[in-house]
Amino acid sequence: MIVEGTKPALTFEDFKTEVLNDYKIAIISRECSLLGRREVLTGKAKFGIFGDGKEVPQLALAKAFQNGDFRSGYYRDQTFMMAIGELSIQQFFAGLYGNTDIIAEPMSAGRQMGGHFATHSLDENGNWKDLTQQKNSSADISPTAGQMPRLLGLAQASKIYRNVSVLSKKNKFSENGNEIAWGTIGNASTSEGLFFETINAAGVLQVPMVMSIWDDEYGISVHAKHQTTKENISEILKGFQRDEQNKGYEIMTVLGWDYAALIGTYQRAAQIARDEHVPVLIHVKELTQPQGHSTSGSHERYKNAARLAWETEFDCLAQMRLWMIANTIATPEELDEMDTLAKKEVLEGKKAAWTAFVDPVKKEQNELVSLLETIAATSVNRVFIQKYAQDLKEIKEPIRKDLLTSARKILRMIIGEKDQSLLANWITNYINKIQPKFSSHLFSESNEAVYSVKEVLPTYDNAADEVDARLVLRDNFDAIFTKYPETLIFGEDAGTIGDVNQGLEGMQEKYGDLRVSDVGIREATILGQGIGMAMRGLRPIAEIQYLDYLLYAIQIMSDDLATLQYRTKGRQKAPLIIRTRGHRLEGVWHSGSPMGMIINAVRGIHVLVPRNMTKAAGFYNTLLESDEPALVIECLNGYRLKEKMPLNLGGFKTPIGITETIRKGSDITIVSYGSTLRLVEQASKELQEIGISCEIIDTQSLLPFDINHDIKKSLMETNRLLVVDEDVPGGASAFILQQILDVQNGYDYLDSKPQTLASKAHRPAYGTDGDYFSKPSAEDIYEKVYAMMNEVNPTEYPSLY
Ligand SMILES: Cc1ncc(C[n+]2csc(CCOP(=O)(O)OP(=O)(O)O)c2C)c(N)n1
Ligand SMILES: [Mg+2]
Repeated sequence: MIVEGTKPALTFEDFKTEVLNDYKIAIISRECSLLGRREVLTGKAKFGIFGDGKEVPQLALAKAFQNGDFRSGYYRDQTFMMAIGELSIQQFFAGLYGNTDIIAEPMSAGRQMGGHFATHSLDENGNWKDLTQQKNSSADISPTAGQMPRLLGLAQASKIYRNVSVLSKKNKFSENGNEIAWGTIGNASTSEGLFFETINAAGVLQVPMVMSIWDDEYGISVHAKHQTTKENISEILKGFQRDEQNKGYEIMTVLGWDYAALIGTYQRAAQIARDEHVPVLIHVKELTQPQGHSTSGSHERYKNAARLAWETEFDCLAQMRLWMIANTIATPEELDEMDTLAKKEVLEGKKAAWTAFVDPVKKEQNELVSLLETIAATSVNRVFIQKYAQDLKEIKEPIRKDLLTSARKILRMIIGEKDQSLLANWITNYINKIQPKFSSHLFSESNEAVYSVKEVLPTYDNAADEVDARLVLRDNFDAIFTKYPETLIFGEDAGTIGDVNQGLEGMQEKYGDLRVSDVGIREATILGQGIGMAMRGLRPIAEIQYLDYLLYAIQIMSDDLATLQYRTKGRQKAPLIIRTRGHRLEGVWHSGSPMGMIINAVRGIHVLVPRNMTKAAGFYNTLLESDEPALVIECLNGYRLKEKMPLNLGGFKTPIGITETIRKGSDITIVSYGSTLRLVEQASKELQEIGISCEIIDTQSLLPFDINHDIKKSLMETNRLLVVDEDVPGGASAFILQQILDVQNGYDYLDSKPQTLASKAHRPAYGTDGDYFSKPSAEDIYEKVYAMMNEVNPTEYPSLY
């Protein structure tokens, strides 16, 4: 247990106490799993996925886990969470029931199913806590291996804190980079690309990551022979093992039921990772799953009798028990006694969790029932209402849906009666009170939310010449790296050559290769590096070389980054900036603009589409003053266009969610963004020559969209709307139209059918003609507007075709 040199030697009594304490945690965890399954089967909870069969290795992990360390794992880790003191019995059951109170259910306030663990990095106001004084778990997600990219970033943060000299060596996130990021994953999930991508990247980066694989030979019903070459993940990863010549991994294997060996293994792993910043992989073999995968099935369907018998014998708790008896740590009777007490304790915790879950709703139920009874007394529909009230009253364990369903149905029966507004108010107030429990914190609700950052215009020396626009970006990044020591940027070709368009030219020489770095071609883990580092107080800018390749990262953006604030009800954040470039250039994979797909996948991340590099630089400056994640898409064909160099580099700020009217006009409002705006401007000039006056609005942000409803204000003057973008038909243009019609009620002011002009449905073809025949051209825009005006005034604007 006790590794020499790490702790003073313990007496046998101390040792015994420690082991017994471990055993107690493990049996409590097991009992939670057993009782948890029953809660689902009897209908009190909806779904259960538990940590039974994986308890003992997690005790060993927890012993090696120190304050400041981070976990990035998956749904089997309840024993670990209990062992580090971050999950009580009552909290375990609160999660199972879906208690929406963040104190009762600190993992996600009921937003995630049980088994998805998290600790709080932020206080109730969204401010960072001192993460070095607590044990940390990044919030789990369900997609298997989705925890891997972020794990890389959590580990890399230690490397940055230890080695970047401008950062203080002791802060809220790190003490000299001594923290380990601990990953856990199931054996079957190592089949995912994200696993291999992360393993390779961590070997390259040499970061303090300890990766545990809980191997129970199955992924639900699918055996290892379908999952892993040679059915052995550590065997096939042997090439990653470091040696005298080459850096790499330390790879260890250990049996999951061997308590003593596990503890030794984890202590050794921790020492290597913490001291040397070398990644370690621990393959924990021979684990079991006594109750099968989840509450949705039974493992008897796919495990044969021999396997089931083996699982009973090698259940890690049974083996730990035998070991304790053999080593005279406890007698069978003492252990039986402990088992009985654990059962009792779990039952009590479960009961308390249930009471805490249902009591508030029961109070609300009583209040509503008495209101309904009052309403019934004077209603013509009294018989029906009384029946509803009675049915509601009889529900012993009500949920909020029961209350609202009854109230909303009754409201329809009392239209025009004296109590209509009483019930309507009750419903409105109740929804206003309850809805945030399910819908708050999609974005930051702290003082640093993007809306708190005010616009600062760029200032200019009037005599200054215009320069290539990429220089505006570069000099602004220079100012950023000087102003904010915690910023760093990384991407393919971002380091030595200063990105493919030279927006970072010279930055690596000036700020070093840890802050301005080249990375491998692996977009998902570039994103993950960013997420993990942002969760530990750094301000990473993750660069995706081209917008078309964001697809490799979109899953992680969507599942992990976009949901982080939401799934922790504001208790974790990752203010990551994602920088990319796109829209128009050449060919199928260098001129895509799949904005509809992106904005629909990443609600929870701001999506910003600056039309030039000064606007883009201003967005970076704004984002660094805020605590929210965002994607900034620079115009790929804009780097060599001329822009004036601002004087207040690093200081001017483009506001988020605010449009800019770049041309005033009176006949029609054209809404667009990004590269297409230049074509809209050209077409508008030509239209002006025949007397058609176009107002052009640059949305600047797609998410959030026009928070001041400027477009509606414009429609009040022009009464006509055309949305132009270069996504597929029904892509981002459909979103823009929905916002203008649904959210802004823009249809009130329209005299013509609102229209969209988008690209062809196929990918954009190569070459100038390919672009012309794939994406909206200035002529397309001209003719679309002209046709709309022809409909209004055919005499003045006779048909073109
Ligand atoms: C991307 C993705 N695909 C499928 C699933 C459904 N699923 C949940 S767990 C699981 C099996 C995982 O097995 P393993 O990694 O061995 O972990 P274990 O449950 O055995 O501990 C599957 C297929 C999922 N959650 N995510
Ligand atoms: Mg498995």
